[in-house]
Amino acid sequence: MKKTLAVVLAFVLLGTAGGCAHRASAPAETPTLRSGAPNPSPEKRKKTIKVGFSQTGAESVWRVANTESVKNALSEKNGYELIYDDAQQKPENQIRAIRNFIQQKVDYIVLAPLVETGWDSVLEEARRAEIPVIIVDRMVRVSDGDLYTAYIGSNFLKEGQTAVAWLEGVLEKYRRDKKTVNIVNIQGTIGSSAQIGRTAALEAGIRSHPNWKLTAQESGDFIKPKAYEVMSRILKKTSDIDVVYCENDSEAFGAIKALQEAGLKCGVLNGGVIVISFDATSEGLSECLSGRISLNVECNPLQGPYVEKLIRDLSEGKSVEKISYLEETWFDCFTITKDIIDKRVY
Ligand code: GYE
Repeated sequence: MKKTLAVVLAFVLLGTAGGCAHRASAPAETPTLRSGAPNPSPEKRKKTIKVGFSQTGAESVWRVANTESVKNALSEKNGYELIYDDAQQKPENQIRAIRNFIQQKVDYIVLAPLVETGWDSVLEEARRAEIPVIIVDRMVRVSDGDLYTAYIGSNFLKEGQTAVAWLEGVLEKYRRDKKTVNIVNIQGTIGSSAQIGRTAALEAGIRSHPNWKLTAQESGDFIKPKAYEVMSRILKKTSDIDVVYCENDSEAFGAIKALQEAGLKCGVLNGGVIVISFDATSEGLSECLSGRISLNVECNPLQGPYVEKLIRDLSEGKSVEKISYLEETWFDCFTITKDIIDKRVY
Protein backbone atom coordinates (compact mmCIF):
# COMPACT_ATOMS: atom_id res chain seq x y z
CA MET A 1 0.00 0.00 0.00
CA LYS A 2 2.71 2.46 0.98
CA LYS A 3 4.65 1.79 -2.23
CA THR A 4 1.71 2.96 -4.28
CA LEU A 5 1.18 6.09 -2.24
CA ALA A 6 3.46 8.32 -4.28
CA VAL A 7 1.59 7.37 -7.43
CA VAL A 8 -1.73 7.91 -5.71
CA LEU A 9 -0.74 11.32 -4.41
CA ALA A 10 0.51 12.31 -7.84
CA PHE A 11 -2.92 11.46 -9.24
CA VAL A 12 -4.63 13.35 -6.46
CA LEU A 13 -2.57 16.44 -7.10
CA LEU A 14 -3.20 16.23 -10.82
CA GLY A 15 -6.87 15.82 -10.13
CA THR A 16 -6.96 19.00 -8.08
CA ALA A 17 -4.78 21.16 -10.28
CA GLY A 18 -7.85 23.10 -11.38
CA GLY A 19 -8.71 23.70 -7.76
CA CYS A 20 -12.41 23.23 -8.31
CA ALA A 21 -14.85 21.22 -6.30
CA HIS A 22 -16.68 18.28 -7.73
CA ARG A 23 -20.35 17.60 -7.15
CA ALA A 24 -20.93 13.99 -6.28
CA SER A 25 -23.70 12.97 -8.60
CA ALA A 26 -25.74 10.64 -6.46
CA PRO A 27 -29.12 11.33 -4.88
CA ALA A 28 -29.78 11.32 -1.17
CA GLU A 29 -31.37 7.98 -0.44
CA THR A 30 -29.56 5.32 -2.43
CA PRO A 31 -26.27 6.68 -3.58
CA THR A 32 -25.11 5.56 -6.99
CA LEU A 33 -21.40 6.04 -7.15
CA ARG A 34 -19.62 7.92 -9.82
CA SER A 35 -18.23 6.07 -12.80
CA GLY A 36 -15.09 4.02 -12.49
CA ALA A 37 -13.95 0.46 -12.77
CA PRO A 38 -16.32 -2.20 -11.52
CA ASN A 39 -16.05 -2.94 -7.85
CA PRO A 40 -13.62 -5.84 -7.49
CA SER A 41 -15.16 -8.40 -5.21
CA PRO A 42 -13.57 -8.33 -1.75
CA GLU A 43 -12.36 -11.94 -2.22
CA LYS A 44 -10.25 -10.82 -5.17
CA ARG A 45 -8.49 -8.19 -3.09
CA LYS A 46 -5.10 -9.16 -1.81
CA LYS A 47 -5.83 -8.11 1.70
CA THR A 48 -8.37 -6.55 3.97
CA ILE A 49 -8.14 -2.77 4.05
CA LYS A 50 -7.71 -1.44 7.55
CA VAL A 51 -9.46 1.87 8.20
CA GLY A 52 -9.62 4.05 11.30
CA PHE A 53 -12.76 6.22 11.49
CA SER A 54 -12.87 9.09 13.95
CA GLN A 55 -16.45 10.30 14.41
CA THR A 56 -17.44 13.47 16.30
CA GLY A 57 -19.97 11.79 18.58
CA ALA A 58 -23.66 10.93 18.50
CA GLU A 59 -25.23 14.34 19.00
CA SER A 60 -28.07 14.01 16.49
CA VAL A 61 -30.18 11.67 14.38
CA TRP A 62 -28.13 12.89 11.41
CA ARG A 63 -24.90 11.82 13.11
CA VAL A 64 -26.20 8.37 13.98
CA ALA A 65 -27.25 7.87 10.34
CA ASN A 66 -23.82 9.05 9.20
CA THR A 67 -22.01 6.60 11.50
CA GLU A 68 -24.21 3.72 10.36
CA SER A 69 -23.66 4.60 6.72
CA VAL A 70 -19.85 4.58 7.07
CA LYS A 71 -19.88 1.40 9.19
CA ASN A 72 -22.09 -0.42 6.67
CA ALA A 73 -19.95 0.61 3.72
CA LEU A 74 -16.64 -0.26 5.38
CA SER A 75 -17.87 -3.63 6.57
CA GLU A 76 -16.03 -6.90 6.85
CA LYS A 77 -18.07 -8.34 4.02
CA ASN A 78 -16.93 -5.47 1.79
CA GLY A 79 -13.31 -6.31 2.63
CA TYR A 80 -12.59 -3.84 5.41
CA GLU A 81 -11.42 -3.94 8.98
CA LEU A 82 -12.87 -0.84 10.60
CA ILE A 83 -11.60 0.66 13.82
CA TYR A 84 -14.33 3.04 14.97
CA ASP A 85 -13.84 5.79 17.52
CA ASP A 86 -16.56 8.06 18.96
CA ALA A 87 -14.90 11.28 20.14
CA GLN A 88 -17.84 12.35 22.29
CA GLN A 89 -17.71 15.91 21.00
CA LYS A 90 -14.09 16.48 22.04
CA PRO A 91 -11.48 17.39 19.40
CA GLU A 92 -8.72 16.16 21.74
CA ASN A 93 -10.31 12.70 21.63
CA GLN A 94 -10.17 12.82 17.84
CA ILE A 95 -6.47 13.70 17.92
CA ARG A 96 -5.87 10.81 20.31
CA ALA A 97 -7.83 8.47 18.05
CA ILE A 98 -5.82 9.49 14.96
CA ARG A 99 -2.56 8.86 16.82
CA ASN A 100 -3.89 5.49 17.84
CA PHE A 101 -4.83 4.67 14.23
CA ILE A 102 -1.29 5.59 13.15
CA GLN A 103 0.14 3.28 15.80
CA GLN A 104 -2.13 0.49 14.63
CA LYS A 105 -0.78 1.02 11.10
CA VAL A 106 -4.15 1.49 9.41
CA ASP A 107 -4.19 1.85 5.61
CA TYR A 108 -6.56 4.86 5.66
CA ILE A 109 -7.88 7.34 8.17
CA VAL A 110 -11.41 8.74 7.85
CA LEU A 111 -11.99 11.85 9.90
CA ALA A 112 -15.29 13.66 10.54
CA PRO A 113 -13.77 16.71 12.25
CA LEU A 114 -15.71 18.32 15.06
CA VAL A 115 -14.31 21.77 14.30
CA GLU A 116 -12.30 23.13 11.37
CA THR A 117 -9.05 24.09 13.09
CA GLY A 118 -6.36 22.39 15.13
CA TRP A 119 -5.47 19.52 12.79
CA ASP A 120 -2.11 20.51 11.29
CA SER A 121 0.21 18.59 13.61
CA VAL A 122 -1.73 15.36 13.80
CA LEU A 123 -2.35 15.29 10.05
CA GLU A 124 1.37 15.91 9.57
CA GLU A 125 1.98 12.81 11.71
CA ALA A 126 -0.36 10.81 9.47
CA ARG A 127 1.43 12.12 6.40
CA ARG A 128 4.80 11.09 7.83
CA ALA A 129 3.36 7.62 8.38
CA GLU A 130 2.17 7.69 4.73
CA ILE A 131 -1.47 7.14 5.67
CA PRO A 132 -3.98 8.93 3.41
CA VAL A 133 -6.62 10.88 5.31
CA ILE A 134 -10.16 11.28 3.99
CA ILE A 135 -12.20 14.06 5.54
CA VAL A 136 -15.95 13.51 5.69
CA ASP A 137 -18.94 15.68 6.56
CA ARG A 138 -17.27 18.80 7.99
CA MET A 139 -14.09 20.33 6.59
CA VAL A 140 -10.68 21.08 8.09
CA ARG A 141 -8.80 24.35 7.71
CA VAL A 142 -5.12 23.45 7.39
CA SER A 143 -1.99 25.32 6.37
CA ASP A 144 -1.20 22.78 3.65
CA GLY A 145 -4.04 21.35 1.56
CA ASP A 146 -2.02 18.19 0.93
CA LEU A 147 -2.38 17.18 4.56
CA TYR A 148 -5.56 15.39 3.52
CA THR A 149 -6.20 13.35 0.42
CA ALA A 150 -9.85 14.07 -0.26
CA TYR A 151 -13.00 15.58 1.23
CA ILE A 152 -16.58 14.40 0.82
CA GLY A 153 -19.42 16.29 2.47
CA SER A 154 -21.89 19.14 2.13
CA ASN A 155 -21.71 22.71 0.93
CA PHE A 156 -22.95 24.34 4.12
CA LEU A 157 -22.81 27.91 2.83
CA LYS A 158 -25.00 26.90 -0.08
CA GLU A 159 -27.44 25.19 2.29
CA GLY A 160 -27.71 28.43 4.27
CA GLN A 161 -28.12 30.49 1.11
CA THR A 162 -30.98 28.23 0.07
CA ALA A 163 -32.68 28.94 3.39
CA VAL A 164 -32.16 32.70 3.11
CA ALA A 165 -33.52 32.84 -0.44
CA TRP A 166 -36.57 30.81 0.63
CA LEU A 167 -37.18 33.11 3.61
CA GLU A 168 -37.01 36.18 1.43
CA GLY A 169 -39.65 34.73 -0.91
CA VAL A 170 -41.98 33.60 1.85
CA LEU A 171 -41.85 36.90 3.75
CA GLU A 172 -42.77 38.66 0.55
CA LYS A 173 -45.57 36.23 -0.25
CA TYR A 174 -47.07 36.62 3.23
CA ARG A 175 -46.48 40.38 3.22
CA ARG A 176 -44.34 40.12 6.30
CA ASP A 177 -41.42 41.80 4.54
CA LYS A 178 -42.34 45.40 5.16
CA LYS A 179 -42.01 45.44 8.93
CA THR A 180 -39.04 44.50 11.08
CA VAL A 181 -38.31 40.78 10.87
CA ASN A 182 -36.93 39.58 14.20
CA ILE A 183 -34.67 36.59 13.71
CA VAL A 184 -33.25 34.23 16.34
CA ASN A 185 -30.27 32.12 15.27
CA ILE A 186 -29.60 28.95 17.22
CA GLN A 187 -26.20 27.99 15.95
CA GLY A 188 -24.53 24.60 15.69
CA THR A 189 -21.26 23.68 17.37
CA ILE A 190 -19.16 26.82 17.12
CA GLY A 191 -16.20 26.37 14.77
CA SER A 192 -17.70 23.42 12.88
CA SER A 193 -18.08 23.83 9.11
CA ALA A 194 -21.81 23.18 9.36
CA GLN A 195 -22.16 26.10 11.79
CA ILE A 196 -19.74 28.39 9.95
CA GLY A 197 -21.45 28.01 6.57
CA ARG A 198 -25.04 28.14 7.79
CA THR A 199 -24.43 31.11 10.10
CA ALA A 200 -22.47 32.99 7.43
CA ALA A 201 -25.34 32.70 4.96
CA LEU A 202 -27.85 34.03 7.50
CA GLU A 203 -25.57 36.90 8.52
CA ALA A 204 -25.11 37.85 4.86
CA GLY A 205 -28.91 37.76 4.44
CA ILE A 206 -29.32 40.05 7.44
CA ARG A 207 -26.74 42.47 6.07
CA SER A 208 -28.58 42.71 2.76
CA HIS A 209 -32.06 43.23 4.25
CA PRO A 210 -32.20 46.40 6.36
CA ASN A 211 -35.43 45.29 8.08
CA TRP A 212 -34.06 41.85 9.13
CA LYS A 213 -32.87 42.06 12.71
CA LEU A 214 -30.75 39.49 14.55
CA THR A 215 -32.57 39.44 17.87
CA ALA A 216 -30.45 36.71 19.45
CA GLN A 217 -27.67 34.38 18.38
CA GLU A 218 -26.42 31.52 20.52
CA SER A 219 -25.11 27.99 20.07
CA GLY A 220 -27.33 24.99 20.76
CA ASP A 221 -24.45 22.64 19.91
CA PHE A 222 -26.66 20.70 17.47
CA ILE A 223 -28.39 19.14 20.51
CA LYS A 224 -32.11 19.23 21.33
CA PRO A 225 -31.94 19.88 25.13
CA LYS A 226 -29.33 22.60 24.68
CA ALA A 227 -31.41 24.32 21.99
CA TYR A 228 -34.46 24.06 24.26
CA GLU A 229 -32.55 25.77 27.06
CA VAL A 230 -31.21 28.49 24.77
CA MET A 231 -34.63 29.19 23.24
CA SER A 232 -36.33 29.23 26.67
CA ARG A 233 -33.76 31.75 27.91
CA ILE A 234 -34.26 33.98 24.87
CA LEU A 235 -38.05 33.81 25.31
CA LYS A 236 -37.71 35.19 28.82
CA LYS A 237 -36.33 38.37 27.27
CA THR A 238 -38.59 38.68 24.24
CA SER A 239 -41.43 36.93 22.47
CA ASP A 240 -41.38 39.32 19.53
CA ILE A 241 -39.88 36.72 17.20
CA ASP A 242 -40.68 36.15 13.53
CA VAL A 243 -38.08 33.58 12.55
CA VAL A 244 -36.05 30.94 14.41
CA TYR A 245 -33.17 29.75 12.22
CA CYS A 246 -31.96 26.49 13.77
CA GLU A 247 -28.85 24.90 12.33
CA ASN A 248 -30.12 21.31 12.53
CA ASP A 249 -33.27 19.28 13.21
CA SER A 250 -32.40 18.41 16.81
CA GLU A 251 -32.16 22.12 17.61
CA ALA A 252 -35.45 22.80 15.82
CA PHE A 253 -37.19 20.19 18.00
CA GLY A 254 -35.84 21.83 21.16
CA ALA A 255 -36.73 25.33 19.97
CA ILE A 256 -40.28 24.33 18.99
CA LYS A 257 -40.84 22.80 22.42
CA ALA A 258 -39.73 26.04 24.09
CA LEU A 259 -41.80 28.22 21.74
CA GLN A 260 -44.93 26.17 22.34
CA GLU A 261 -44.43 26.20 26.09
CA ALA A 262 -44.22 30.00 25.87
CA GLY A 263 -47.59 29.98 24.11
CA LEU A 264 -46.30 30.87 20.64
CA LYS A 265 -47.54 29.25 17.46
CA CYS A 266 -45.00 27.76 15.07
CA GLY A 267 -45.50 27.85 11.32
CA VAL A 268 -45.81 30.31 8.48
CA LEU A 269 -49.18 28.81 7.48
CA ASN A 270 -50.84 29.95 10.71
CA GLY A 271 -49.06 33.27 10.94
CA GLY A 272 -46.75 31.97 13.66
CA VAL A 273 -42.99 31.82 14.09
CA ILE A 274 -41.21 30.64 10.95
CA VAL A 275 -38.92 27.82 12.08
CA ILE A 276 -36.15 26.96 9.64
CA SER A 277 -34.08 23.80 10.01
CA PHE A 278 -31.36 21.77 8.32
CA ASP A 279 -30.86 18.00 7.85
CA ALA A 280 -34.36 16.93 6.73
CA THR A 281 -34.39 13.75 8.78
CA SER A 282 -37.70 11.90 8.69
CA GLU A 283 -38.64 13.37 12.07
CA GLY A 284 -37.71 16.83 10.81
CA LEU A 285 -39.84 16.32 7.73
CA SER A 286 -42.76 15.16 9.87
CA GLU A 287 -42.52 18.50 11.68
CA CYS A 288 -42.65 20.12 8.26
CA LEU A 289 -45.80 18.16 7.41
CA SER A 290 -47.39 19.28 10.67
CA GLY A 291 -46.40 22.85 9.72
CA ARG A 292 -44.28 23.48 12.81
CA ILE A 293 -41.07 23.57 10.75
CA SER A 294 -41.64 25.80 7.74
CA LEU A 295 -38.48 24.94 5.80
CA ASN A 296 -36.08 22.02 6.14
CA VAL A 297 -32.92 22.13 4.02
CA GLU A 298 -31.55 18.69 3.30
CA CYS A 299 -28.11 17.61 4.49
CA ASN A 300 -27.18 14.12 3.36
CA PRO A 301 -25.58 11.88 6.02
CA LEU A 302 -25.38 8.80 3.78
CA GLN A 303 -21.72 9.29 2.97
CA GLY A 304 -20.44 5.75 3.57
CA PRO A 305 -20.72 4.49 -0.02
CA TYR A 306 -18.85 7.56 -1.30
CA VAL A 307 -16.08 7.07 1.23
CA GLU A 308 -15.84 3.39 0.30
CA LYS A 309 -15.59 4.27 -3.40
CA LEU A 310 -12.85 6.81 -2.66
CA ILE A 311 -10.83 4.28 -0.69
CA ARG A 312 -11.31 1.65 -3.35
CA ASP A 313 -10.18 4.04 -6.09
CA LEU A 314 -7.13 5.10 -4.09
CA SER A 315 -6.25 1.47 -3.40
CA GLU A 316 -6.38 0.78 -7.11
CA GLY A 317 -4.13 3.74 -7.83
CA LYS A 318 -6.92 5.74 -9.48
CA SER A 319 -7.28 9.47 -9.41
CA VAL A 320 -9.87 10.89 -7.04
CA GLU A 321 -11.53 14.28 -6.73
CA LYS A 322 -10.05 16.36 -3.96
CA ILE A 323 -13.37 17.93 -2.94
CA SER A 324 -16.80 16.40 -3.56
CA TYR A 325 -20.10 17.84 -2.43
CA LEU A 326 -23.20 15.71 -2.14
CA GLU A 327 -26.31 16.60 -4.07
CA GLU A 328 -28.91 18.09 -1.69
CA THR A 329 -32.39 19.55 -1.90
CA TRP A 330 -34.93 21.20 0.46
CA PHE A 331 -38.49 20.66 1.62
CA ASP A 332 -41.06 23.11 2.94
CA CYS A 333 -44.47 23.02 4.59
CA PHE A 334 -46.15 23.82 1.26
CA THR A 335 -44.80 20.87 -0.68
CA ILE A 336 -43.91 18.11 1.78
CA THR A 337 -45.94 14.89 1.53
CA LYS A 338 -46.25 11.78 3.66
CA ASP A 339 -44.94 9.80 0.73
CA ILE A 340 -41.62 11.69 0.79
CA ILE A 341 -41.30 11.04 4.53
CA ASP A 342 -42.08 7.33 4.16
CA LYS A 343 -39.26 6.96 1.66
CA ARG A 344 -36.73 8.62 3.92
CA VAL A 345 -34.17 6.22 5.37
CA TYR A 346 -32.88 8.46 8.15
O1 GYE B 1 -26.42 19.04 10.43
C1 GYE B 1 -26.09 17.95 12.50
C2 GYE B 1 -24.96 17.16 13.00
O2 GYE B 1 -22.02 18.26 10.41
C3 GYE B 1 -23.71 18.25 8.80
O3 GYE B 1 -23.84 17.78 12.44
C4 GYE B 1 -23.31 17.86 10.14
C5 GYE B 1 -24.22 18.39 11.22
C6 GYE B 1 -25.70 18.07 11.07
O4 GYE B 1 -24.93 16.90 14.30
O5 GYE B 1 -27.32 17.35 12.72
